[in-house]
Amino acid sequence: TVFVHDFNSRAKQNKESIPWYPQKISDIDQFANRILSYGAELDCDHPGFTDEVYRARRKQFADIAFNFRHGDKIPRIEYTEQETATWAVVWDQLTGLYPKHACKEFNHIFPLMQQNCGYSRDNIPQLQDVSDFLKDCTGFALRPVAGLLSSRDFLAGLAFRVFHSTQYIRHHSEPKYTPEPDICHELMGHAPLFADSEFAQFSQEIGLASLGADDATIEKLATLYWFTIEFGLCLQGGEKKAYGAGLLSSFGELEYSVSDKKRTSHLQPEIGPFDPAVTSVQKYPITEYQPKYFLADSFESAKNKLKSWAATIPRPFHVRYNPYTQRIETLDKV
Ligand code: HBI
Ligand code: FE
Repeated sequence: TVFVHDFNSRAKQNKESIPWYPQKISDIDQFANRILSYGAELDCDHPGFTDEVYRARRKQFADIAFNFRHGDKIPRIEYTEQETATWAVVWDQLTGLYPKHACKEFNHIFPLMQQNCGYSRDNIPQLQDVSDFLKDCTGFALRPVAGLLSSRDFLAGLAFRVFHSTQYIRHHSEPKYTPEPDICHELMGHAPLFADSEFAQFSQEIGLASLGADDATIEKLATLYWFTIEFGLCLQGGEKKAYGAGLLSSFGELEYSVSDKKRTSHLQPEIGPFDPAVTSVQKYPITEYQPKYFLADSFESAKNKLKSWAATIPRPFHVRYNPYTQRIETLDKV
């Protein structure tokens, strides 16, 4: 079998029926600014809506992301005392729960982030330092983003082991709440596990499966992303542990998701086995605790299940990533 980077024939096909997708890592520059909501524009129910200082600060972050190009160093931020204090509130809450409720891979890596890339209660880590550390572990890199990307664009980044990350922090008036991803969610929730080899591979598989896929498949992959990378649980030593970033960055939902006893404030969540065919079509709410979670046996098993399922996706070509050239290579199916 010969894999070729057949730029011309693929480009031609793209024009006809296959949605555009990035073929080399710098192609991400073409969509990184195609955001659904502009990071500096806040909804009227956002905690920072009437705070002019916060809005100006958000504009600074949005501009950094807009001007970023592949290969650039991510600009360093001097976070204010107020911002760092918000980080500390989140840090104190979450780090108290990790030993009991986070998966073992996360608990292995978290102290390494403290030793290697500036994680501490009194310091918001710099995206470039975190990115350098991840690169060293698994080849993952962070890229600053100004707002929400479409599922298609966001997932395409993962195919290149690129994770789009916000750089701003939530509004100080409500340190326990954010209506959108912020640096607490990205760095406490997402970043640590991208240093784990199996988790990195799993994440990249979702990204590769998305390239050139039809809209229905993208929706399924976004759902799989939701129930794994965002809200995944796994079974370790007979206990449910969290690996999803939405759980690892949410004090309330982290406890709720792994709870066994009935709680007064919430019903107990339903738990099902991670099975891509089932999980990919599960409906979910985005503004409340999840009523249902999916339990994986391990990242390796989740990756293998995902790969088998992805092989059934209707797509007229195979894709693979060449890490030496940082390009996607395709092979037409016969
Ligand atoms: N865009 N910037 C950004 N950050 C996300 O976490 C994100 C996104 N777009 C879509 C998305 N997440 C997911 O909900 C899935 O649709 C992939
Ligand atoms: Fe997230």
